[in-house]
Amino acid sequence: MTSGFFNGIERIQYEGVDSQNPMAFRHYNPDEVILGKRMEDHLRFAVAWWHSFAWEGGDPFGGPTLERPWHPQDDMGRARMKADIAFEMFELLGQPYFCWHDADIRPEQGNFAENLNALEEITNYIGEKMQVSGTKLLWGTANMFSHRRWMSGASTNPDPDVFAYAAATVKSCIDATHKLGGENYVLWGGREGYETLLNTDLKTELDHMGRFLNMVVEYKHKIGFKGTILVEPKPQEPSKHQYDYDAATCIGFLRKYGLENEVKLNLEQGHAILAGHSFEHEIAVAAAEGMLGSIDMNRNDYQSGWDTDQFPNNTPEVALAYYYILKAGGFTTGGTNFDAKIRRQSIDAVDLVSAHIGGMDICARGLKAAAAMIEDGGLDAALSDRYSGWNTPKAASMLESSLEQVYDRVIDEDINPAPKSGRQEILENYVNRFV
Ligand code: XLS
Ligand code: NI
Ligand code: NI
Repeated sequence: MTSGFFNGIERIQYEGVDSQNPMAFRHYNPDEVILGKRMEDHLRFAVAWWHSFAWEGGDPFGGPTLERPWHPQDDMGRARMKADIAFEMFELLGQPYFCWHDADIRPEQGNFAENLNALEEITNYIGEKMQVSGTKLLWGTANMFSHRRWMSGASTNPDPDVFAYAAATVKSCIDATHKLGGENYVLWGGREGYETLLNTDLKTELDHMGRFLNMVVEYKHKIGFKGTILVEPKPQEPSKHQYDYDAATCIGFLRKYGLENEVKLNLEQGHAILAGHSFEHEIAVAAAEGMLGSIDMNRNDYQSGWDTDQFPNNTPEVALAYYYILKAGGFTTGGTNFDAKIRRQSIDAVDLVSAHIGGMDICARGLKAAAAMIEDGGLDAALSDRYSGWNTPKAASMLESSLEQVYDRVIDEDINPAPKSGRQEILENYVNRFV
């Protein structure tokens, strides 16, 4: 017996590029083998519980627009109904994974002990649904930014009681993630940052955040949680200055606090853009350090400059993201989470399903383009050509020598480099052949 919420929508099927059916996949074909691996196993799609089922459609100028049968989200009965409908949608879409914050799946009860009870009850319920449906948990996380208790941060809060509440909250969420067989645990530093330096001891806050993350890692090992701990960079919003600004900042932070072998990054397309980077830049930076974990595949509106969390719809961008993910060896425990929400005028169930169809299709299309570029080898060939000068023993040995030795070489051999073209337009034209 289904709820009827998705009435009239049948299980979404792959129909191929010629299909005119808006309720079908044209590119996402889970069993299609790409570079020796099933498409589903490459992409590892996940639905974000918060945007798809907890968000009510409010914006800074107006209240809820999405009227759902599980609103208001203040009791356990409606929390269970929300879970029932979430799993109906996972099944309609063939979504292999989902993600949650504690606050998305259980109602806020006002104190820790009651929140914990509610979390245990709802995760037991979700666990049973996972058994039946086979849908898996990509990651769990704690919402330590919405409730007013977090307004001055969680682990970076000047009040030690908030630090304590945050530690207890994360422990409960790792326990729940572990119980549900989650493959990662994410910490996005919601309000780990500041509004003004005038009231902020920046060094103390960073030290507390570093210790907090070490406590998380110690606990993970203590309980035998095999998933990956991920932090998610974002430069601003909600805080004016977020400590986890971008991939490079996070990597420096993780190294400083001795976590470089323990923690990886969950990179979000929209956050990359807010930081003044491209998504593929963030992916390449993380991959270069062996810290690429997972992705949140949602874009921003390019004019508004907010984290608008829209479903992806740009093949060239998505293709380059997957190109660098594939070059880094693909996902291990990570996956593609749609940290994306429909627009507040998209009030029908069909809008929610269609948004995911489109997101999954664009990612599949991007993945196929990325794989085709890898198979063709054009970008690799251009790169090895550009760096080929370093293949000579003379050039390689320079890295083993001293500054004066290199100086002598320039004098002795009268080295006078001739500039070579970077071939950017030719390479951009090349990429356009695939996307
Ligand atoms: C907010 C973040 C958030 C994290 C999970 O901008 O993207 O949704 O992914 O806390
Ligand atoms: Ni995110
Ligand atoms: Ni975000």
